[in-house]
Amino acid sequence: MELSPLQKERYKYQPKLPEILKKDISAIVAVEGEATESVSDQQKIKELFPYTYGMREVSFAIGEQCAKEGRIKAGVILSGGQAPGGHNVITGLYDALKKANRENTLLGFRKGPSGLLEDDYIEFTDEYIDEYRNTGGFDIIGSGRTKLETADQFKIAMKVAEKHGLNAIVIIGGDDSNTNAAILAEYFKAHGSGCQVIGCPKTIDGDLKNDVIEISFGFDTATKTYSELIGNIERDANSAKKYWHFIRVMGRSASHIALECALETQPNLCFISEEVEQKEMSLEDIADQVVSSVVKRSANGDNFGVVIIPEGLIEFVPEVKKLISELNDVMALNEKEFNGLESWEEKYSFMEKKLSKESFKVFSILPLDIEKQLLMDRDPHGNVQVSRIETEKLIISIVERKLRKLKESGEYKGKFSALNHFFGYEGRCAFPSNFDADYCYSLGYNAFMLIRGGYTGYISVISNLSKPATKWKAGGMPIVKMFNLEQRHGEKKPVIRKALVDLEGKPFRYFASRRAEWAEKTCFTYPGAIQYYGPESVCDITTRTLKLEHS
Ligand code: FBP
Repeated sequence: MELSPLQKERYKYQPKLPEILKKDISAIVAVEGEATESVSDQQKIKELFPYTYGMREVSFAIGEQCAKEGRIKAGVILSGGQAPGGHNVITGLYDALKKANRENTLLGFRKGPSGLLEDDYIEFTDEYIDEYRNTGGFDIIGSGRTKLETADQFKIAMKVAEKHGLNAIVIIGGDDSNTNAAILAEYFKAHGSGCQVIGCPKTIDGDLKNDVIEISFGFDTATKTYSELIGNIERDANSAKKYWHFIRVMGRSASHIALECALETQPNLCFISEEVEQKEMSLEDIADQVVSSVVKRSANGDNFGVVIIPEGLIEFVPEVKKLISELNDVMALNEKEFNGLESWEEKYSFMEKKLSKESFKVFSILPLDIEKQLLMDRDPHGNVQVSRIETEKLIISIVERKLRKLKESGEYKGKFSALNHFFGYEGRCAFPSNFDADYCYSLGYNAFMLIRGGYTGYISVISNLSKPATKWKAGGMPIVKMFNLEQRHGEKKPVIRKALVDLEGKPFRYFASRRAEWAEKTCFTYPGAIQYYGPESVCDITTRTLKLEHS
């Protein structure tokens, strides 16, 4: 394989660990804290998780030297969308295993959870692992979106674990994957398997967090990558002064990515889905805000600007939310019949018959491309694949219509020329920033400490992240602590509660206090590219979100 100069240098980078994890492994002990409760629906969740409910939070400290470690064999899975740093979770886990005992082994199940079910794996070696240190991507073993959720799947997983004599399985994933990790842990315990299950918080979306998990990995690098690109576009816009750029950024539900990019780049407008839902804003209301900024800026002679749109926005606009929920039901309940329809006309009149009058009206006034995108295949969780819906184009078309009217009435004399962009996949496999390289390596290393301590149903926790890595803390949290009951496929199911943007939180409040000025004036800021080498003040900075949340 031909290596880029950066890749060669990144191989040499030694990720930073919290002080406690730098100690001799045999001298690190687990300190147990308070027993935990789930975030809500405690009684019901306690009944569903009799073996793993109420476990205690754990932190690591220096303790008495233990006897020589026994041999440990572990398996690891990457689950869901790529996030920068996934390779370092695995290298950290591998290094800790080997440091504790050279005879410990690590298996990597290929292509996500399906690798465990199909017993498709590789055994890691030093040479293999070294090729992936500090690199982006999940290509070390691949990832997948198969859900580990049925009793049949758990049975197979248990057989595979027994066949290999696995002491533990580490699942690196988002809220759904960690939900399933906790259910698997409960199943193993209930069925007498000694195989432990440990989760790791992954997702660029940043929505797997709470008072203990400060951020999921990958958010830092992905938002820095998008912010660099947005800053570059802002500078181009400010140079040419002739385009309005509409930039949609990834983030399936929560708008953390959009908000962080806005804090980094100060665009003219940024929509936050959670606010759109709370204020029950329609598509017309959203377009009106853009029009207001376009008209004001035009009066100042500025016929250019930048708007950030979270990819999940469309699902938070109440009228579209209702439409999508009806479409999901219609498509799930009539799957065979719907998939048998060939022409667009057939599909359209099928929806006319099945949707409520109100929702069909919303559907019918959408541009044809958006209508088609809304009828595309669902993901394995039955959700619309929002990354494939071009919401930015929809907003542009409504804004254009409104501006035409204003022109006709003489209220607006400017020029409006719009360009659209989507930043998603560009950020998911970037070389991890120093923060993500360090954080992920620590998460993996720490996952081994939880395995060694005999814990199961825990998520690896590295905290105090707004401080330098030497001050980071290491520990574990029972995954069930994050559970509540939510309606899924017509039933109440125990799942991790997704962390949406808190409209009372400091990051949103900071943004809200400045956005009126940004909408009218040009206040762009240009973050530039991620820096891997140079002053710490540039290379080791975390996100604005993390800084504000912990200030
Ligand atoms: P995870 O939650 O699995 O980490 O993935 C998040 C995400 O990157 C979203 O931002 C995006 O909507 C989605 O994955 C895209 O999915 P896919 O990779 O299947 O196109």
